Amino acid sequence: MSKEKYNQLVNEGYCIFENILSDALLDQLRSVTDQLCENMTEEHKSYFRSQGSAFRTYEDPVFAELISWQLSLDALKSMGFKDSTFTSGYILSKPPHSPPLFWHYDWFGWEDPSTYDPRPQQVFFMYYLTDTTPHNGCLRVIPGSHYKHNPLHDLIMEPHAGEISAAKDLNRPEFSTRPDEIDVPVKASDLLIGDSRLLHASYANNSDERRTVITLWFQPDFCDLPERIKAQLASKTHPIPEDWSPEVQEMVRRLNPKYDGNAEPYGRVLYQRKSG
Ligand SMILES: O=C(O)CCC(=O)C(=O)O
Repeated sequence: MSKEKYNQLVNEGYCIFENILSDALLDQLRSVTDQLCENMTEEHKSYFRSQGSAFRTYEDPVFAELISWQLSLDALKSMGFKDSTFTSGYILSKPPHSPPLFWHYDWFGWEDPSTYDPRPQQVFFMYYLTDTTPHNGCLRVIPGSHYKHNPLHDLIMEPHAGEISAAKDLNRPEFSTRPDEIDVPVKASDLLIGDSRLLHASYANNSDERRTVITLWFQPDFCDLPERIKAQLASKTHPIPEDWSPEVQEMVRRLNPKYDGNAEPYGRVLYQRKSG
């Protein structure tokens, strides 16, 4: 078992598995995402100026291969997780010389008491398609902020609100430098796993090259989640494109969470400081 990685994920909120993707898959992903970004509308560009783009990962069947990539699923298993499911994914591609990504978390079940356990309910898999550094927009995180209150929680507005996505005011706290932040540079073939509650952001891309990341959302132990969270996650699962071949659809469908209970899904509940 990867005890060290598990401990880092639980205590700091993230960990890295090196050398996970093949060169062939990386090349295919670069070519599909570059093409997608070339055809981006002006409206999409300006709405998602801070992210760069926000396409779903159902734009091409190559993403089924990425979602079901065995070495990555094995990485979760190696940390002791036994029942991993997949709900959704996005392509965030920063063009050359573009602004930073705002500080945010990606968890919306804060009403549930289990939300304050250090163990993750949901994790991101981030695959950067280029090596990253502070110069071209690597990730920044605040270790431990996935379950401990941080002063930044009191300063940020609703994550992904239009105003911050469009990066209209870079003086907002969502774009600030934090005293407890750290850089998380990676290599293009690495798998970066992080807790969806973790406060994270990325640097501006000051390079002359596009910097693309594909973010996939997994629930490492879906079977152990509280009923209302199961219902919430199952209901937000992105539908698989019907024009994909049945075999390719199945590669993803077998990973989607199944929930047939009667619990009411939580709505979109923002961060609230733990009471008591
Ligand atoms: O663009 C990045 O580096 C990070 C992407 C991100 O924060 C996300 O997908 O939630």
